[in-house]
Order: sequence, then C-alpha cells, then structure tokens
Amino acid sequence: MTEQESHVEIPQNHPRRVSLLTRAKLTEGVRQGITSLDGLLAHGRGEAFDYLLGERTRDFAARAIEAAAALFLVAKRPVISVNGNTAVLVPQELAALSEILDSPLEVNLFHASREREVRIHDHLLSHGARQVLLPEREFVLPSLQSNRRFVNGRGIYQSDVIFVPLEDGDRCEALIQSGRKVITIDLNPLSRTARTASITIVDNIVRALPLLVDRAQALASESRSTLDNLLKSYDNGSTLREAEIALREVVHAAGSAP
Ligand code: PTJ
Repeated sequence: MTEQESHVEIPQNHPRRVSLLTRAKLTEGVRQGITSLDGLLAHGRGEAFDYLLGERTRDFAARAIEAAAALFLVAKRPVISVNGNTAVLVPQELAALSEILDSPLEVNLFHASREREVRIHDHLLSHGARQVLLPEREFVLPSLQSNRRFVNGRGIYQSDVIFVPLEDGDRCEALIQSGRKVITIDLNPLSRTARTASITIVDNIVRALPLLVDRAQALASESRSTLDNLLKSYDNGSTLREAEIALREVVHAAGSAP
C-alpha cells in the first residue's frame, strides 16, 4: 500500500514519519476489510515496546533473524502464516520469502471472517504472492479452541516449521506441542508466544521481515552443515533474556532521571 493509497499525507521531515506511515497502513487495512479492529490495538501494544527498544533492530534480533533463515532453509515443509496485520504491513516481503523458500503463505485468522480471509488472499496475490492457501473446515489442529484451529491440508496441517508473526499465545503452544518448530516476530519478549516459540525475533515486523528475506536469500546457497551449525549455536533463551534486559534498562534509566 503506497502513501497515496493510504489517504494520508505525512510531512517528509516529520520525526515520527515511519511510525505514522505504519499506522496509516493498518487503518487503511481496516477500511479495506483486511485488518481487524483488534489489530489496531495489537499494533499499539507493539509500538509501546518498539519505542522502548529504540525503534531499531537490536543485535539479539539480528541473531534470531539469522537463525530463523537457517531453520526455514533446513525445513522440509515450511509454511508462512498470515494474519490481518502482517498482510498490510509487509505483503511484498511475505511474497518474497514464500518464493525463496518455495513455501506457501496461508491465511489464518484469530478473529473469524471468511470475507476477510478472501480479501487477504487477494491482497497477497496482488502484491506478487503465488501460493496463498485458505483454511479448510475439515483440517483441524487438535487442542486449539479458536478459529485458528482450521488449517489447510496442504499447508499448516503438513508443516514441520511454521512462521507465525504477531501471534496470540494459544496457537504457538499448540503448534509446539504438536512437534512443529515455530518462528515468531513479537516486540514483546514477555508474551506467551515469544516465550514458547523455537525462535523469537524481538523486532518490529516492518524492519525484521526485509532483513529475514535478505538473510534467507544469502543463506540459501550455504551447505546443510553450515545451516545446522548456525542453528546449534543459537539460543532462544539468551535472545529473550537480552531483550528483557534491554527493556528493563530503558525503564530503569527513565525512573532514575532527575
Ligand atoms: O487478523 P487476526 O484476526 O488474525 O488478528 C491478528 C491480531 C494481531 C489482532 C491477533 O493475533 C492478536 O490479538 O494478537 P495479540 O495477542 O495482540 O498479539 C500480538 C503481538 O504482536 C503482541 O505481543 C504485540 O506486542 C506484537 N506486535 C504488534 N505489532 C507488532 C508486533 N510485533 C512486531 N511488530 C509489530 N509491528
């Protein structure tokens, strides 16, 4: 979605231009029936953490992005799950990742709506995606109560590694319990998803996804043993600890300011 399409005019020199443009994409996403109203609240929560993290990709996030790219590349059936927020924030990057990994995008929503699923499907296709799956009522993830339990028989149902950015905790737990590996992006390192996932990228999806696409592209020509070594040396517990320390340091510094 371009700035013209999103009906906003934000001065080039506005100090919060990127943040305001990102918001505008989401509000326009709501107008177009792609993003849920709840998606705006979820974004506001993310923004608060991003502000504290300095709105930049920290080292712990860069390491998680590298490991995530390696995990995608060693996966047999990776699948990229898309919701109403990620669809409007990074549609081209989702399409690019899907191409590099030869892995489908699958629409999977927390707030049930067939109409929104179809709009997201069409929106992704119009941004260059070639494989976009929709949930099927006959394929269900056991132990999940929410609408997210309905999945596609050729997609999430058969996946071994699944990408679930900006997620609620229940599905992440259910996917891990089912033996799958989960990669997430979540600005809140304390969330249930962040703490349950195999790899947690604590960064804003608008910065992290272009980097992930780059790393996946760069690592695609590496040997299996190089990718395995990258994964062996990655520790998601450290990522979460470092992210939490970074947040606490900012809050502490603010509290002790004169
Ligand atoms: O389109 P739907 O119906 O599937 O709904 C999607 C949302 C995002 C509304 C739904 O999954 C939801 O309610 O998510 P939660 O439980 O609010 O969790 C979203 C997480 O993503 C929170 O921990 C936020 O801090 C985080 N988050 C929000 N925006 C960003 C983000 N993380 C990275 N980048 C962001 N831009």
